Order: sequence, then structure tokens, then C-alpha cells
Amino acid sequence: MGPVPIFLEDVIAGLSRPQKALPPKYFYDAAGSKLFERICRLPEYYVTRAELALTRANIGAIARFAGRGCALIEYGSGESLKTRLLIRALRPAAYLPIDISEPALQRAALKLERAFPWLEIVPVNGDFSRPLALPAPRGLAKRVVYFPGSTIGNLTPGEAHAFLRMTRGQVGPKGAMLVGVDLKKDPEVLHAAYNDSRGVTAAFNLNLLGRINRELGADFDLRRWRHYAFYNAPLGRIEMHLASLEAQIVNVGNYRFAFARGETIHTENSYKYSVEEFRALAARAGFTAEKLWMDRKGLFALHGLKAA
Ligand code: SAH
Ligand code: AVI
Repeated sequence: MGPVPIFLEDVIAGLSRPQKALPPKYFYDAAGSKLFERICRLPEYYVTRAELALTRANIGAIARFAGRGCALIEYGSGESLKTRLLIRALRPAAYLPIDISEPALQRAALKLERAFPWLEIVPVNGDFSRPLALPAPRGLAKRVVYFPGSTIGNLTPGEAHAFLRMTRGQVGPKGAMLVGVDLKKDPEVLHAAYNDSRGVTAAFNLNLLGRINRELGADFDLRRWRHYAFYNAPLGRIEMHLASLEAQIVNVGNYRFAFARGETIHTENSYKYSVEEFRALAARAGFTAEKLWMDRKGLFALHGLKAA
């Protein structure tokens, strides 16, 4: 089955639930990936800047931990921005960027080919929420999985556990993993990061409905929906929703969905983990947390994990 029937099935299933929901992996079509790149450069979105700064400040130690000449596998690579620092320091035997967004993946691979002509780049257009067979990199290089950006926070703790189990199998007994994780912090800082003043996050969220219209022939009227994001402290996560501004009916293919005024579609969670919470999650999946790098303000953590 190709990607369109799965997309349609996921949308119908999500909108049929009592709390309507859509999987966040569908944010990333060509427009969504571009909007995400703009989010990364927003003054309120500290996440990318904090991780970039801490990676730059600790690149020597990070490279020693991962080991030069490894095969570097990156999940949710997007524009592979932070990866450039790693590639320079690690001189990996091969780089495997994995992303669901074909346009983002191709754009990043082209730029990296130009910047690092000596590097073997093997782009993989795939969905990491399903079992994924990776092409075997040439040689016997140690495998290191890189998962930056706190994309792990977009998975539920159960999904994150399953994902870490999968990567534990992929890196093998000698492998390692570098995971970027956003830390719990002042809810006001979190709130601002997901409710930016320029409305880019709102456009990113609303683009999901635009994509459903474009690819599945639905008739969402984007003017009748509003971006709604808040920090759910008991669950330790930002929740993004799209709120219906009025009672309305929306057609998706042959299906009709009724929305009450104020009813929401839950589009994304972004879990924030304390260092201890993330270490416990990694331990349950068979990893030992060996290294920890943080920025000066304690906004973001990069965990160095080894197979237990
Ligand atoms: N690593 C980059 C990008 C993070 S945005 C950074 O740190 O800035 C999340 C990325 O993961 C996007 O590029 C998106 O296309 C990708 N992604 C999201 N869900 C995915 C899935 N299920 N499978 C593969 N890629 C996914
Ligand atoms: C990719 N991911 C880690 C981002 C986040 O912060 O959860 C996606 C995002 N959603 C809204 N802004 C950014």
C-alpha cells in the first residue's frame, strides 16, 4: 500500500475518536518542513539554538563519545543542521539521514554532498514509527544513532520506549546513541515557544488541514480553525490542538465529520523530560546513560547512551 491510503486511513481513524486527533508526522510535507525550519529560527523557539550551542561547546567530548569513523544514523534529520558539526568532528564512514519528508531529505542531502564531498550519504525516506529496515553501511563501522531536536518528545512515552528498543537493536552491543531532549522548565517559556508572536507555529499547525485538503480532497476551511497550544503540567507536555471556531461539518473523501464550536483536534504532544526521567526511559529500553551535555541555562539536554 502506498502512502496516500495510509494517510487517508490515519486521518479517518483519528477524526473518528472521541478526542479527535491527527498524527504529528503528517505535519511534514514540503510546506510543513519549510515552516518547521522557520520555527527553528524564531526568537521564542529556544530549542534549536540551545541544542546548537551546547553541541558546538562540547563537540570534542561528543566526538570522543561517539567515536571517529562510525556509521552515523540520524532519525528525523530534517535540514541536518546540527549534524554538520558532528560530521566535521566525527568524519563518519557513512551518514544515513532518515526522514518522512522526501523534499526536506533531498534538499539536505544535496547541501551536504556539496559541503562534504568525501562523505558517503545514504538518504532513507521512511517512517520511524513503523519497523524500518536500514541499508547496511559498508564495512564494519560502529553504528551511532543520532536523534536530535527533541523529536523523541513528539512520541508518547510508550512509543518512545518502542523506538529506543528498535534503535537498541540497530546499534548492537557496541553501539551508541545521542539523543537531544528538551527539559522541563518555566511554563511561560514553554508557552511562548509554541505560541510565537509571528504566527509561524500557528501556520505550521494549520498546514496539516491544508495538506489534508490538498492530498485527500477534504474541505477544511482554514479560516474557521485556530491554533491552540498549552503546557499540560501533570503530563509534562505541550499539547497542540486546532480548535473549531464554530459548529461545522467537514468532508474528507466519502466521510463527514461534525465539529462542535470550541471542539479541538489534538495534533501534537511535545513531552519535556527531566534528566532522571529520560535516563529511566532509556534504561528500560536497554541503554545506559553515560554522558550528559547541557546548555548553560539548563534548557536542553543531549544524552550519550551506550548499549547496556
Ligand atoms: N532533527 C531536526 C528536525 C526536527 S523536526 C532538528 O533537530 O531540527 C522533526 C523531523 O522528523 C522532521 O524533519 C520530520 O519530517 C521528521 N519526522 C517526524 N516524524 C517522523 C516519522 N514518523 N518518521 C520519519 N521522520 C519523521
Ligand atoms: C520536531 N519537534 C521536536 C518540534 C517540537 O518542539 O515538538 C515540533 C514543533 N511543534 C511546534 N513547534 C515545533
